Amino acid sequence: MNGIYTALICSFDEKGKVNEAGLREIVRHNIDVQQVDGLYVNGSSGENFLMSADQKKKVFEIVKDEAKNDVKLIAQIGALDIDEAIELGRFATELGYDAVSAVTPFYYRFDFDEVRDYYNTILEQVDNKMIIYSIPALTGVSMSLGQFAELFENEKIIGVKFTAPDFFLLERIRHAFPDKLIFSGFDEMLLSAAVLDVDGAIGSTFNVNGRRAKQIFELAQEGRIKEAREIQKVTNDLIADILANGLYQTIKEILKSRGVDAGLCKKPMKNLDADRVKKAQEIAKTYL
Ligand code: HMN
Repeated sequence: MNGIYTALICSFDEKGKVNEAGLREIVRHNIDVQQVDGLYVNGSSGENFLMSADQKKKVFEIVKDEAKNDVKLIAQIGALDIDEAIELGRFATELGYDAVSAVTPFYYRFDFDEVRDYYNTILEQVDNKMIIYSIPALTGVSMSLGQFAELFENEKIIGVKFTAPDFFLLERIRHAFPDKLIFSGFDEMLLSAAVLDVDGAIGSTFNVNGRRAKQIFELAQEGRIKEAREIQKVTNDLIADILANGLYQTIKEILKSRGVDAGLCKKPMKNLDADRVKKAQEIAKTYL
């Protein structure tokens, strides 16, 4: 399951309903144009935490139906309601998703025993492989090397999506667990993570910049660091402009400029005003 995975953006209409035709176009664009190795479905970038369970299921269905077996599919199922996480995990597994992933439970400041129990309980009832989704900046949940080791004792936990700038910890995890899959989560740090020998990356900007991400990753694996650094530089110019203009909204606007009906963001996320729409179009022209 190595490689470059897009953290899939989702297309919504003005009422916050999933725009099926648009979502299908986003899937096709990622597979056919960006040529990524896989899709990470219903992550942060898919506005997962703004959706009902029924909407999440609908997205899992549409994406699988459109992607078929063209690329690997990972279903992010993490939810504060553990029963919902289990239900989504079973649903995605039945559909044929290659693995599930769950964000660490957040908001209530769970202690580590509770976090570990969360994953083990899900995996008792979901017959699939699990990739932990660690994103401390958004969840407030940071885990130590020893705690990752305890989670990895469960053989169904095959890896981690590591979205943190802590490269000391990343190197320690890589060294301690050569057989677990590590996906880098920050697109702007892809080269640095690739040098530490991660197995792949999962990112939002790959929806529009997946080809460059693949180049960076492949060049790094071949030890061609100077060339990879040049592509990471352009990539980071692009990412800086996207972040300054509004992350998911700008990615959607860039996709629209490429003929992909990426729709709107779901409330309470706001959408871009006219000036920012124009800026997004300029970003697309400049870098893509
Ligand atoms: C997801 O769950 O949608 C993504 O995998 C999350 C991913 O790590 C992204 N993080 C967030 O959006 C918070 C990154 O791709 C990020 O958007 C990018 O590096 C720009 O900072």
